[in-house]
Amino acid sequence: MYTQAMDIAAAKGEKPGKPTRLENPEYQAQFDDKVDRGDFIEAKDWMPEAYRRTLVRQISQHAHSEIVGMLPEGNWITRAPSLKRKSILLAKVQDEGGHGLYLYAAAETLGVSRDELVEALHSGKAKYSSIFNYPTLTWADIGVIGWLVDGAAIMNQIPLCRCSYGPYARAMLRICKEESFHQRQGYDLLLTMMQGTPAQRDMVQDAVNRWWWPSLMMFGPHDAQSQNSADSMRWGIKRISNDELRQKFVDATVPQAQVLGVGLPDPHLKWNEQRGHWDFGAIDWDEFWNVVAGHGPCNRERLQARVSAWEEGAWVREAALAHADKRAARARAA
Ligand code: FAQ
Repeated sequence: MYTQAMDIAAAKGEKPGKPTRLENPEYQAQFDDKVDRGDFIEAKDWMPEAYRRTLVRQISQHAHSEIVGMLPEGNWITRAPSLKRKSILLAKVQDEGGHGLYLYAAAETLGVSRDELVEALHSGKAKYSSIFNYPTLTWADIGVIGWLVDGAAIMNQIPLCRCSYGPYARAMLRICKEESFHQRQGYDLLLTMMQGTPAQRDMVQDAVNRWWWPSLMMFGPHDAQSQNSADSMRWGIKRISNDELRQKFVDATVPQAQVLGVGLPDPHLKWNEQRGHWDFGAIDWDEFWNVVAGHGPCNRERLQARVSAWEEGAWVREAALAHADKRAARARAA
């Protein structure tokens, strides 16, 4: 496959006229024009090295989030209260695995290998979303993850369908369609529980209380603290800022909470007529950075689960490689 990594090798031989990733004002101007016109940058196109690195960082962290994100919900598959809910949850968790794979594939078009990406996750070098370091204590958490976590994910990811990098934007189209189903199944689960017993309603309220603030943190730090935003906005990777997306999420979610009949754990939540938005209280950024730094309630457990799965799956990878080698040898002999 032609990738940017192969361009580096080509660059060493400096074939005349061949685009490389080395600084080049002419290619840079063409790249800037394309981004300004809203055209996609494709894997074979020249791109600035910083753009490529930012994409690898964001896409791979997004992929890791999807894969680690299977764990909190996977924890409830065997304990789902009915066959219907079990099959829905199984399908959802499987979808998240699929999203991780599309995203790893999109990152690979930028010249990094899957092994490098996985190694970065397992060694703790690469980040994944803070949200998946919180525990799923009751069945209501499964509904709340669908409603709030997938809801926040969709809000953040719809603009990524128009991201300037073609392979990422195209992966996001399908992911967003599936996330939208995930959000609805979570809301449906909660609506059912809210029509149940007082104990079930309390369970939903307790789960909402625990997940509300971490869901708002998913959008990342305030714009003023967002070190990557300026470049990402200029390059058309990000289209809407962290704070704007967070506000859109709050505005969309408050009426949904009212229909559901649950309270949101924020005494400062108030409709602001002048702004035409819901005001909300201050986010605990110390908690956010603590979780991002690896000290959340489940960080160790999540990473350990991924590392164990990788180690225990070694024999599958070896068997698949041996099988591929055999087939290739047979094809050569034929
Ligand atoms: N957690 O400068 P910014 C899902 C880091 S998928 C951890 O603003 P940026 C599906 C950030 O990486 C959820 N770290 O960064 C699902 C940066 O550090 P770095 C994941 C965070 O990239 C549902 C530093 O802070 N979604 O939920 C977080 O411009 C249910 C400064 O931040 C995506 O990945 C955080 N929450 O904006 C699965 C979407 N926020 O890398 C299962 C794609 C920030 O320089 C079940 N990503 N940081 O070392 C994005 O849109 C962006 O990367 C942001 C962050 C908005 C997350």
